[in-house]
Amino acid sequence: SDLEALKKEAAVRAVALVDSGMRVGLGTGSTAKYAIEELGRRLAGGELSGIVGVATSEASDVLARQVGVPVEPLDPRPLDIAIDGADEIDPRLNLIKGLGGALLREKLTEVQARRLVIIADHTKIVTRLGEKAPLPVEIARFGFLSTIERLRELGLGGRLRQPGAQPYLTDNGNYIFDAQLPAAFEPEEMQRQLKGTLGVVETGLFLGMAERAFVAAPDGVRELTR
Ligand code: DER
Repeated sequence: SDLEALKKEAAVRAVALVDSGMRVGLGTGSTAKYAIEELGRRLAGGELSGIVGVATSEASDVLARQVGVPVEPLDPRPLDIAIDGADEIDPRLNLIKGLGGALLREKLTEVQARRLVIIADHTKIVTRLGEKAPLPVEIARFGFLSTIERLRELGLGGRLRQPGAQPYLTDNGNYIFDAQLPAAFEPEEMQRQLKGTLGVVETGLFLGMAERAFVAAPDGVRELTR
């Protein structure tokens, strides 16, 4: 579709920032998938060599291997760059991530990247986080109903992610609560409150992390920086 073509355009722009020998964080989702494929294409074509990928999900790990991008587990060394999608991008390049379910590994990986480059189509741009998307919050399975009660006490509506008969299970064996954010909230304060809530593992608020974003619209790809 048109949106798919736009996502691919944004991905190709981001992958152009990757040089031979770099350690690269590999994002998760339908846009990040195009970046992994483009990395594989450039490696196969000999335009790039010596890349090491660190995958942010089992799915991206499998895809990377399929397209010939070598992958290693995350270790404490910095990554030169990470390329990932997002669910919402605000004017300061603060993000909501996690609709793809990989937010914990994404944050663990991308916090170690010298540059986090976001790729998206124009529908992901918002003026205020929470405008369109819920905030995914990864929570422990044990006692999850109690944790959800605590989240409700913080004023968060929303529901446990459950696409079928069973709740959605992350790669880390946790559940996700898709929280409905209040109309006005302070992102840093929300993150602090959520991380202080027993049972919460991590949230999809990525604050002060992204360095730039390639956002594809029908009239071209815009490059946003903070
Ligand atoms: O952060 C996420 O989990 C998001 O889903 C993000 O990766 C965007 O996914 P998309 O490119 O499929 O919209």
